[in-house]
Amino acid sequence: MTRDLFEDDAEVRREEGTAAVSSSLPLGPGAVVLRGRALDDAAMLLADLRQQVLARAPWRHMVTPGGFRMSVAMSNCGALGWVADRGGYRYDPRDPDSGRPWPPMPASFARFAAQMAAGAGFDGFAPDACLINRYEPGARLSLHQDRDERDFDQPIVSVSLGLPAVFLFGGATRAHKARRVPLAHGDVVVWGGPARLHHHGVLPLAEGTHPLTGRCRINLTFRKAGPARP
Ligand code: MD3
Ligand code: FE
Repeated sequence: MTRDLFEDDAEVRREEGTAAVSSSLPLGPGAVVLRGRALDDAAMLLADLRQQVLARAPWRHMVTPGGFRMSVAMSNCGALGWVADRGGYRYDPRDPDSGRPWPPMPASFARFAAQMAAGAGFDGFAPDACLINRYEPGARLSLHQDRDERDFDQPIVSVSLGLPAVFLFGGATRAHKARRVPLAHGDVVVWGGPARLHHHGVLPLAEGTHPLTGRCRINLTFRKAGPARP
């Protein structure tokens, strides 16, 4: 059996299930996977998600400008929320389904995201948007870039919870062949630098159930979407 050069012993141990360890895996300039870094906080993040966010802004399947219903269900919290509709993609201070502002970002979310960003070298990360994605088996996200934020120098922090997924990490152009990166419950990825504008996606989720989420994967993405001084 061959292993990738970057795979260190900690990761091998984790994959073999012998110890609760965490490791850092550089994916490329500006992108780092922090394996298992959310394991201790997962139950708290999921409880706050349900009570503080989903209670006020329930899951919904948005429709793309091209008229396709997204297989991923979404919600948002924070001052701004990412929205897709027939008019395009944008950040909006209001939930179009309720007409009200998105639920505030739970204190636990903001604290955790800032901690993870700082650990990857981005001090002072203060997200104003958290897009929450729910994948049920079969749901996928096709290759795209995140370009709706104002300042691409700000990183994006992602937290994977529940069922595992295969993440596709492409390049600066669509032609670049995407690399497959498995993301498991508790994995955190910080996307900054050149990686911030790379194409990426998620393969169709495999069937399964997870003790904390049931039959789905939930991904939190923390963003600084608005201007530095609103
Ligand atoms: C790489 N979400 O919400 S998270 C998205 O697993 C999104 O739900 C995926 O792509 C998910 O836009 C992937 C990891 C991620 C998020 C933002 C990125 C990777 C990124 C921005 C630039 C490069
Ligand atoms: Fe994305």
